Amino acid sequence: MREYFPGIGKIAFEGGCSDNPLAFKHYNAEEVVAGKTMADHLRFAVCYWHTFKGTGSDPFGPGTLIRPWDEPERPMEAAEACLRAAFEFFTKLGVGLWCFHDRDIAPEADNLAETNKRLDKIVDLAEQLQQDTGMKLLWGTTNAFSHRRFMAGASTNPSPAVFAYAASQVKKAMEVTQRLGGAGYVFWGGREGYDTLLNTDLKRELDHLARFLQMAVDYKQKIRFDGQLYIEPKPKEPTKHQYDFDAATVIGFLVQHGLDKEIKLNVEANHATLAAHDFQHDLMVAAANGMLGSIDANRGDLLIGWDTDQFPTNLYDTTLAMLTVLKMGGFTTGGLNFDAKVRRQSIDLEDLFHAHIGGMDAFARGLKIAAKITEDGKFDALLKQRYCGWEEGVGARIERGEVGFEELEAYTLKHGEPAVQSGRQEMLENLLNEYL
Ligand code: XUL
Ligand code: CO
Repeated sequence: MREYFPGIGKIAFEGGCSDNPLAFKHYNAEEVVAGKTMADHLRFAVCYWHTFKGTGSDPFGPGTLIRPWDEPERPMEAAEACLRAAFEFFTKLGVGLWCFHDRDIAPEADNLAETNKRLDKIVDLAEQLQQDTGMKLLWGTTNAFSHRRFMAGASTNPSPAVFAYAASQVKKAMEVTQRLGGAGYVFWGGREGYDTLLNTDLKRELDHLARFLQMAVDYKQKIRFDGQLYIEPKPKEPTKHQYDFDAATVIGFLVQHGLDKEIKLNVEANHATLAAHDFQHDLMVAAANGMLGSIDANRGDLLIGWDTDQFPTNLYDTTLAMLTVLKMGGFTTGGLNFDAKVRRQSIDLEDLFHAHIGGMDAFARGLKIAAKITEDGKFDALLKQRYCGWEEGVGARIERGEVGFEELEAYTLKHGEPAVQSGRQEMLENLLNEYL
């Protein structure tokens, strides 16, 4: 069997004193932190699209990354070679999970029937490679945004024929995800939005989106697929406005259409920041509603206004993300999928390892720091103190729904000017720095 990453063995945990760049300094899969192994807490996944299909292209130039599994003349042979390379990478890196779009793993043919046959053939191999390696599928998804038929959207396309095509594609992708034992299935509405309202019936498109998702829920139940469905919010890019803008918008939409018990969120760091939120904001909005399912781990660049999908290295972000995950009791079906790509100049295969090792170590540190913060309970105690007025008296009565405006007016007239307290932001920021 051909080796695609020669000279690189299994990446080991060597600890903080190691200066080996191809070793983990912080991620020690079997180490127990806050009652679980790091592997079980973090549930790392490698994404197929960026890591194995990414070319390094950007809006100003074509690809720079030349991969040994690329064979443009023989697409099916190339797809098989790519899958084998991917499983070699997963095994050497020591992650347990992966994610893919249907069109990442198998190339599209001239018609849907032929395309599905190709997909089945590659899924046969994926099933075998999963068995051989013990790898599991975190989630599968559909690419219903690259082909020109989807230029005006998939489920929000003005044409019912395109809606039908997208439905057929999701049906098949859901089936293969189930076949591979996927723990989830993601909807990212790449072109479910608009470029101009001048040509867009917004109300109708939103209704169609809801109809489509309901069909997906129905089909999932019909085939007894027990994976979790997720929507991945993103505000824009490639569209000017995407309907699943951010966590709050998606939750409102799901509640409006009675889909909130069926679909959770897959929150991506760089999508949250494109929506002008902190990563932690969207995580917390989802978690507060019991709908934080999974995470696409990456980061943007403060000075670049698009989805740069960089590997996560910022310890503030990983710590605050893991604090939110720990607070909700950890992942169940979800995990941390590196929806991230190496830079255009990172042309060596080795760079794929550096990128993932860095991301995994950054989240391992985030986990350890978050566990310590949780264990110490200092932030929790300060938060509790800030809101202690709600535990008794008028606060408790408001929360129990026992008083209205009239009672509160009487209360205010009796007690006069409310006492105010400092928010202590600087002290809290200093405290956080002590942990980092
Ligand atoms: C695009 C993005 C997608 C989804 C899956 O910004 O994040 O790769 O994660 O379709
Ligand atoms: Co993503």
